[in-house]
Amino acid sequence: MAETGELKAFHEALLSARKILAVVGAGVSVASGLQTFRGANGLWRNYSAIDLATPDAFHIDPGLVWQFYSSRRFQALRSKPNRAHYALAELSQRLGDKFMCLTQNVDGLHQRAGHVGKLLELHGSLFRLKCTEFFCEYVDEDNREHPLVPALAGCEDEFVKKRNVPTAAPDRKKRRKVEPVADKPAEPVSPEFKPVKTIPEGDLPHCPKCKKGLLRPGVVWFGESIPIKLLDQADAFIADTETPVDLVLVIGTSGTVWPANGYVEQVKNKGGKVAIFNIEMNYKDDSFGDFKFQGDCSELLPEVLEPLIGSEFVPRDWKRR
Ligand code: BV8
Repeated sequence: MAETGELKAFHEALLSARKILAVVGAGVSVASGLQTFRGANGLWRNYSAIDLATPDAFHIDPGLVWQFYSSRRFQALRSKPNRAHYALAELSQRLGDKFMCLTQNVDGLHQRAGHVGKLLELHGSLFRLKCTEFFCEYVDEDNREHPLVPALAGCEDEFVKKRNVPTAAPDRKKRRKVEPVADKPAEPVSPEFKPVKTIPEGDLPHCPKCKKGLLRPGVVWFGESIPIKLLDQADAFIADTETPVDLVLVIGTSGTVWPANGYVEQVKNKGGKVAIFNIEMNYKDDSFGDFKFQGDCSELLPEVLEPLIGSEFVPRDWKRR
């Protein structure tokens, strides 16, 4: 990337920052083949993702919401981290406690890229399962089985056609781990909207502990509170006036969801600099960011973070990792 005045100024801010915060959104995982929430194809079948990511939707039609999440679990499992995830992971390894990443994503790709230290999944994880029975505290922190139950087989190919990979019919008896079937996710094609199945509640995932409760995805839905311990960790990182957050990286997010989006404002209001990385400059108004880098963050991040993560970090051929 050509050394422009803006890039030079950004590098000065990057190298002098006492602490750095990253607020990450769905745009980071686009290069891994995953959908954004509000982009052109922010739809799942004929439904808006926002409408499905609510407790009401789950209460009204748990089968529909489970098909939405089962499809996203499958897509995330068959996807791989991209260079944006690896660049942030490298930053986490080099900066340690001086760096915190608040991700709104639930796809688990940061962890698979080797991200360490202060990584907060504000909106939970597709691979966490929770019992909905009031008195049951069952949580499965990392379940990567697909399909979770036979009734959820068959919804996975909604957006992506497998690139001439033999597709074994889901073995209804044996649950299988989903292996990445391609070294690069096939290009998303315009989905044919298969009719959504009607799944009787009894055929949906149920709690293996209390044997009664319906399981739900361990994500934070709209109208649900972010876990207090995560909010406390984020607040403590930003409120620490001894070592203030001098720079916030706003990466692949539309900034429309609270409270994630509020942390960017907090850093700015405390005098920190704001660097925006987005394929479109659609974050707030034009005057909001101190540095703006337009493009695919999987291309931008390894390059603009090079003074801190080095150049040898970005292997030309990612298969080697
Ligand atoms: C809470 C998990 C309180 C589920 C998600 C009115 C005004 C303001 C706020 C509110 C309001 N009404 C209600 C609220 C609060 C509400 C909210 O913010 N609503 C929004 C819709 C207005 N927030 C909440 O409800 C939160 N909880 O406030 O609790 C409370 C307190 C006590 C007790 C009870 C309640 C909970 C919010 C969490 C919702 N769950 N996800 C799931 O994933 O299924 S949020 C969901 O949106 C995803 O996590 C997603 O990540 C997130 C944010 O969206 P983005 O990541 O920004 O994605 P988006 O598609 O919007 O944008 C993608 C961006 O990437 C674009 O800018 C695009 O240009 C860019 N891009 C695309 N490709 C690339 C790229 N950039 C770079 N490179 C590329 N290649």
